[in-house]
Amino acid sequence: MAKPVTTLSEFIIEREKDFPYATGDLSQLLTSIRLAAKLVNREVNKAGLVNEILGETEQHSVNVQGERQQKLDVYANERFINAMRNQGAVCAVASEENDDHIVFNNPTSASGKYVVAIDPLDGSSNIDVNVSIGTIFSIYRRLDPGKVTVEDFLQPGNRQVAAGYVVYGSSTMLVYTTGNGVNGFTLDPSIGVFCLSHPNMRIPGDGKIYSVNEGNYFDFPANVRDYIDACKRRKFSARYIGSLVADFHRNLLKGGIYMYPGTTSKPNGKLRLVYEGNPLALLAEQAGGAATDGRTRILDIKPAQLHQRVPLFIGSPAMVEEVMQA
Ligand code: AHM
Ligand code: MG
Repeated sequence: MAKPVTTLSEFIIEREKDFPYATGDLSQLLTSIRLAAKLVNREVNKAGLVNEILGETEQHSVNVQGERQQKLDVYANERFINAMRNQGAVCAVASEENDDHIVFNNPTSASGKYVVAIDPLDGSSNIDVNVSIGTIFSIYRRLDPGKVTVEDFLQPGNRQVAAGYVVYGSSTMLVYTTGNGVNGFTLDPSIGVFCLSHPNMRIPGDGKIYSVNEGNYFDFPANVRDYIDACKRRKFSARYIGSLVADFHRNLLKGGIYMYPGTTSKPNGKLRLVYEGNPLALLAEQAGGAATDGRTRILDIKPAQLHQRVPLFIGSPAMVEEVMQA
């Protein structure tokens, strides 16, 4: 007999029972993220068709259904924001695509308990070349029921209620945590349902994969160069997709370290603390891994700005520890 499948919606409801005082708002929020992920997945999968075959690359072109064609990252941004705007649990969203956070003033959502920071489509340089990309999200409880400010988004990562990502890869997966372990769900495209495929994910304590843009090698701090040299001497595998979510996901499954250090010209590196570093750091730690900026645990950094950058070393704990000691 075939093994029974647990769907993401069943799993969310099941887990809600673990919190006796839960109101269902977080479940509702995760459900809206799940829905937006499916819509984005559909568009990502036909990206080549739309751009190359249908010739709809112009910002203002109209597709066969009469919809305006948009760049995929703008599309993803709108899908995720709209999914949350009208369902009541979220009062505000901050996105890599928007300079400021967006407050929902509609009656359904104005009193929402949560704020969500999101990178709607990460790995943008890979969008047009059919290489894996992702969505990253981070959920906080709002600080004051009376008002929403940017401070809601500037809470340290250790205050996250939940975090996760979607990787649009050879298959599409949604991986998330509510602070009680990490679980991964693979989209079955034939029925359009995310199914639990990776229960209780644990990152190997040590690994043999290092992921870093070595083109920047000569601009890295000496200790990072030393660590990269040590990886080479040990004949570790260099694997760098250039999509943070995809690189992180592989290392989570196989063991490894992803690094985006500061460089001489960009001392804080490239990645953003609020919607890239923090959510992945929570997932890493929940899976038994580690994440630092080279000195400080990522989750303990108090963000000063919404789009603040942070050097990132994340993955198997032994590897993260070693690069910090180098
Ligand atoms: P993005 O949010 O503009 O897509 O930038 C983030 C991406 C990460 O996914 C990836 O790991 C990194 O930038 C790659 O940067 P680089 O091309 O400098 O190696
Ligand atoms: Mg990004």
